[in-house]
Amino acid sequence: MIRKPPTADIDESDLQVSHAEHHAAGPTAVAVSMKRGIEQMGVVRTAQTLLKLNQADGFDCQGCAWPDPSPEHRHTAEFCENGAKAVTEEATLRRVGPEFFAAHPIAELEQRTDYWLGQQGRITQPMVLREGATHYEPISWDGAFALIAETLNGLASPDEAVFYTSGKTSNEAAFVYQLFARAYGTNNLPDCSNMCHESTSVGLAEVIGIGKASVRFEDVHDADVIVIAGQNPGTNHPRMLSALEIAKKNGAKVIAINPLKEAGLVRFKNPQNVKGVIGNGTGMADLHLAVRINGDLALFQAISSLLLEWGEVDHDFIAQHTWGYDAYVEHLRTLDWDLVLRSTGLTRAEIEEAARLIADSEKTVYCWAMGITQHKNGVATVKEISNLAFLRGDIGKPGAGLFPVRGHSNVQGDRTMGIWERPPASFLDSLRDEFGFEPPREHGYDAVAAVKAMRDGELKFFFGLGGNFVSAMSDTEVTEAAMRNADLTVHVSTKPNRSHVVHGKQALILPVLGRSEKDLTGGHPQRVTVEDSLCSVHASHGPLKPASEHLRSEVDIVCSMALATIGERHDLPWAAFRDDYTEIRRRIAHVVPGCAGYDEKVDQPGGFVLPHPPRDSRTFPTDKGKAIFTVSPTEVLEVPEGRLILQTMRSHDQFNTTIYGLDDRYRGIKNGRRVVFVNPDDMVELGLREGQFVDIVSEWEDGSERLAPRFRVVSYDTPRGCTGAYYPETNALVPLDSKAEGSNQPAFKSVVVRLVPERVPGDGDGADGDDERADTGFSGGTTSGDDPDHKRHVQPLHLS
Ligand SMILES: Nc1nc2c(c(=O)[nH]1)N[C@H]1C(S)=C(S)[C@@H](COP(=O)(O)OP(=O)(O)OC[C@H]3O[C@@H](n4cnc5c(=O)[nH]c(N)nc54)[C@H](O)[C@@H]3O)O[C@H]1N2
Ligand SMILES: Nc1nc2c(c(=O)[nH]1)N[C@H]1C(S)=C(S)[C@@H](COP(=O)(O)OP(=O)(O)OC[C@H]3O[C@@H](n4cnc5c(=O)[nH]c(N)nc54)[C@H](O)[C@@H]3O)O[C@H]1N2
Ligand code: SF4
Ligand SMILES: [Mo]
Repeated sequence: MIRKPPTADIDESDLQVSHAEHHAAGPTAVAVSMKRGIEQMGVVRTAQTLLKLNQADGFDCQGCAWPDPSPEHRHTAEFCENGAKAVTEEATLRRVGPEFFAAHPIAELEQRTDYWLGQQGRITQPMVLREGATHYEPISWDGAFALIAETLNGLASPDEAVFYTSGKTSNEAAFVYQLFARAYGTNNLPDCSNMCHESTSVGLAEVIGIGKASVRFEDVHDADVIVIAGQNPGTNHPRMLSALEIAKKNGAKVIAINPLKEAGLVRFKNPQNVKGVIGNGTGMADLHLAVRINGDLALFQAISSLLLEWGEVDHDFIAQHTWGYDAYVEHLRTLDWDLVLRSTGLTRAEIEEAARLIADSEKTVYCWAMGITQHKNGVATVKEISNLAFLRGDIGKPGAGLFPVRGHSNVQGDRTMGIWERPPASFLDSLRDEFGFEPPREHGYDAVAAVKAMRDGELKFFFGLGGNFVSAMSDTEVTEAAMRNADLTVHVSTKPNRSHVVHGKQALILPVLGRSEKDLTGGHPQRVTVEDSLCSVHASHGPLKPASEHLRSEVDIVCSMALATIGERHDLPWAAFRDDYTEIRRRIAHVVPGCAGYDEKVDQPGGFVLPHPPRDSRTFPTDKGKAIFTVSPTEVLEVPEGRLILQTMRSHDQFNTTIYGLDDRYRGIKNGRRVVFVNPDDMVELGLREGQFVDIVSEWEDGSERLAPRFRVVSYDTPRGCTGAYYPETNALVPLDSKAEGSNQPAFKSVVVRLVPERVPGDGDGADGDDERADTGFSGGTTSGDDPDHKRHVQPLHLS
């Protein structure tokens, strides 16, 4: 029985589809930022907030983990459209107080989308849902901590509790949180990284000895070639375009590897300069390889095999710093080009062009994100990108390196601070030495394993420090059922989301200060610290008055929970940590590698950069003490006749499961999210019409099927056989067991699906045009852009 997902509160009847844009940013981006800000915050607060964003004396953007330029190179407005949206979402004047929860029974809220829930505003008071109750009701903070303590202390084993983290949590909160989990007795610390760059962390740790980017900020400016694979910077890391603009000015070439010609990869109009505002902006990709979904492993092998054939390799680096070269060469010499061409959907000439650009480059930076990691072969592909970098000696020298571009603003810092279900023994030894207790050694549950354990009744307590686990995870129905199985679910949140309304037998919502807000915990101003994608750590101080007087900081909540639950056990100084975060930083300095003098160093303007042996000295702390070449089989993701490979991705108007609005401007979508992008030739072959309603049905190895209903078909420039739709609406389609080998990361970007014309109740099969809704619009369209070459542009679809 398929449970119907909530859809009713988003009106998509005025969906408009126009041409995809060929540039990102420009004046429209500024206008959109300001409009959204003023709507929700008013003029004064908008100005007050945005001018503090990403400034040395201000707060770190709660959007993505893109690094900041050094303080002397920052602009007055050092943020992008999506950073402004992220701030607006948090600094909104809308409020969700006890009266909201009294007015809306849980049975109604359960039918709401994340969009509707999030738009209601900031949560102002702790709320509890008692067993069997119909509504959330207010609870005191002490009452909430007592309920948590009672539940945790009543479990048969600490391993029946799980402590999830999303990637906004500050380093201070993350450090005390992992300390609490381990002092309580478990390593069950899954995080959003398990769904995000886990394939990177696993792959890089194996081959270079550390799971982080090996470049410094300036290296991007100095590169000869920048490869951008499986990443959509125009939407998800917009200020990356400013860095690319500088690189291009310095003569860099950009190779984009992406099934879609994302606007930000085509052209950038920098709103900070005249050329960007009134001119044509800067062209981005010199070469765009529209790779077939999942073809990257084969593509990187093919590029490397050409470089080998041409003798364009760095023999000195290979001889001095690498291990496993011969086996790797052997594999590439016998590379099956037929497989390569099928897997990538590219021509040999295109691949040769990419290889030529890299051969001519002295220094190349390789960037990637979710288009690489969220596949069954995600780890293998990360290692294949690394192989290429080793071949070229592109690591540990200026202007070159491996650059996984992280998602959440502090996801990397949280891991550095010990949020990890598989902590290294050395980290646990340091904790023991510093705090005098023996932490648990057995590895904990990651995100996928946590869902299984909750489903199977092995986990009874779920705590989410931020995030929206129910919507972010794969296999929505399974995840929802698992959540409902818990005795108590607790969420530390700024705004309502589906994880609050799909809950355990009892549930708590604990409202928290956001990063834009003044933190006066302990009676004096506190600052927190974060780490960006390039290992740079710096302080953040929020300027705004908190959304409610009842809010507490994450550090406060974690320390108070610890006091209530384990009190004096192990003699840990929770109250001192809570009163002055400097005490936490002092302990971070002792426990976390590379953090000596932490509190002093984060006060330097711009903070400090953590050590990274491969980047700093070409030292590789791997098993072999060298950079390790690895061999992975070349493969093709085959799909049966009539099926497509679906990638689930972000629109330009969301931050993960937080939906800001219904427009994906760069891809030409307005007023809707339930769209599925299909190649026009595939549409013909599959008998699909523009604008037709379809259900997306995924097919899994074990014969099971999953369904996401009612998407509209939109023709789009995507490779044959490849399709795309937005997350989280499509998460229901991703089987829990579909995940990356080695990292257990859900394979959100390679889902085998078929598009089934929607069945209308009381109707035939709905496929043959007698479906009234399937017949609407998309013909004889008008052009909505100024580009006469784009005839796809259609009139609004009106469904009535
Ligand atoms: N505004 C905004 N910013 C964000 C976020 C957000 O939701 N909104 N999320 C943050 C987070 S947590 C993260 S992890 C990052 C995510 O940043 P991205 O990784 O850029 O996010 P996705 O939208 O998942 O897009 C992945 C890109 O990979 C491409 N792709 C899909 N499959 C393949 C493939 O098989 N091969 C290749 N080469 N490309 C492929 C898609 O076409 C798309 O351009 O962004 C962060 N920043
Ligand atoms: N199908 C599909 N699924 C995916 C992905 C995909 O590409 N496709 N991407 C995956 C990736 S890369 C990631 S990172 C995950 C994201 O997974 P999560 O990090 O779990 O999800 P978010 O949507 O970022 O979390 C949003 C919630 O965080 C809370 N929040 C916001 N700000 C704060 C704050 O300052 N403090 C606290 N405590 N809470 C706050 C709000 O209540 C908000 O509702 O999703 C994954 N899921
Ligand atoms: S690029 Fe990322 S960190 Fe920078 S302002 Fe935009 S969203 Fe914020
Ligand atoms: Mo992410």
